[in-house]
Amino acid sequence: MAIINEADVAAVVAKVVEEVQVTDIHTHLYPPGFGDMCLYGLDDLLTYHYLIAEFFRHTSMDYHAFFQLPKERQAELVYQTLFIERSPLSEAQQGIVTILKELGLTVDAGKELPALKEQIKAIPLTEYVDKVFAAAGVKEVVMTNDPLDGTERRWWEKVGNKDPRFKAALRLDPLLNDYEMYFGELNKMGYRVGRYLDNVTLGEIRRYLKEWAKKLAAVYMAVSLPPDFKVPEDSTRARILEGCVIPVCRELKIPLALMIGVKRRVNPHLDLAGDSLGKADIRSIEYLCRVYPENKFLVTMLSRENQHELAVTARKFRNLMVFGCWWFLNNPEIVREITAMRLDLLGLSFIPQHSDARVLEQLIYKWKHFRRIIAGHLTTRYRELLTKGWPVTEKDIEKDIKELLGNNFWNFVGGR
Ligand code: FIX
Ligand code: ZN
Repeated sequence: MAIINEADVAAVVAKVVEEVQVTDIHTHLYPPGFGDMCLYGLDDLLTYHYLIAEFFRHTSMDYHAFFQLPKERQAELVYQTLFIERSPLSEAQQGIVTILKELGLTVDAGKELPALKEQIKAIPLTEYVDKVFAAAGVKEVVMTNDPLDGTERRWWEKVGNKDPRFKAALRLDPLLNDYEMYFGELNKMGYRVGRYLDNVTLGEIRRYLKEWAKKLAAVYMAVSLPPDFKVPEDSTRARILEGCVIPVCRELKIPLALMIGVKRRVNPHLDLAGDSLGKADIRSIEYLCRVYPENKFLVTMLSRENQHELAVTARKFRNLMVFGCWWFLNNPEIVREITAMRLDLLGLSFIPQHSDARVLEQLIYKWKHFRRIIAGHLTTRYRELLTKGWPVTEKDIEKDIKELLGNNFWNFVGGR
């Protein structure tokens, strides 16, 4: 294949980045077969918790009164406040505008919301899901699946997932972060666990993890953790983590995803929008990677201050895979900075982004915006290589990008 000319490198990279079909390794999406759990359309998009937080910056409305309203009314208020009364400049606002554009919806002069909703409603759901995946350039997504949530569990028991584009991940937040509140749920499911972690209980938790990871065909297990997460430690969380999760992940040969740094419910009135962040201690990750070399850890951290040490830690441990610019970091300037730093320190050995989409169409904007950033960085780097006389072909670029946006994940997980 021909060596690329320096003058053409930007166009070639842009084309390859545009065409690559992404594996989105962390979302909160559900397949269309999961009824109401599958969120899509403008009401769900406008009531995304990122936008709700921004809505409350501009209103004195009572929190409770807002959340009591039907979703359609909440969406109207958010739209009026964040899109009609002012220009939508923030990343979450821009996201909505990107979605409308990429779906080819017509925004009339009055920016009428009902007219936009009608255009979406006119498309049958299965066709719409295909259209969104195609517009986003996404091949498959990994969900966040929690069998301790009764509603979700019933879908798995009654229907199961029939759409191969949706892969499962067994989420462990209630088990690890709120065991005292949830062990009763495990009893209901037939696991003979008690309030205290004796040997029978630890064995039953392992049985739960094994059985449900298999039932879901989970590609990894995952947990979000607070900034003060510590291991080793004499706590319920650390004992379940080291006594159950780590051995079962090792036995099933699946990674454990650690999402570290979230401070839940800093403002509980805001519901999901009320979570914040804090800097965590990298030593817990060093400990896990060092003490459990046979385990694999996918790690993302929420605080900007943790990003450099996380990338450095990945240089020390090959069983650590850094992924994504999570949540408050998923803003173009910060993504640009973190991705450049990771490319410098890790070359192509990381997973640069996940979408965290909760509503189907968010796949479109999250990946559209990220593609622009990664294309910019890669163009600069390939141009440097060419300047130095290092030949680069389109095939090389294609291989690299596929590695970043899909193969690194599947190779780490252990192939298909
Ligand atoms: O814990 C998580 O997986 C977080 O990503 C979410 O809980 C969070 O609300 C979110 O949607 C961030 O993007
Ligand atoms: Zn998430």
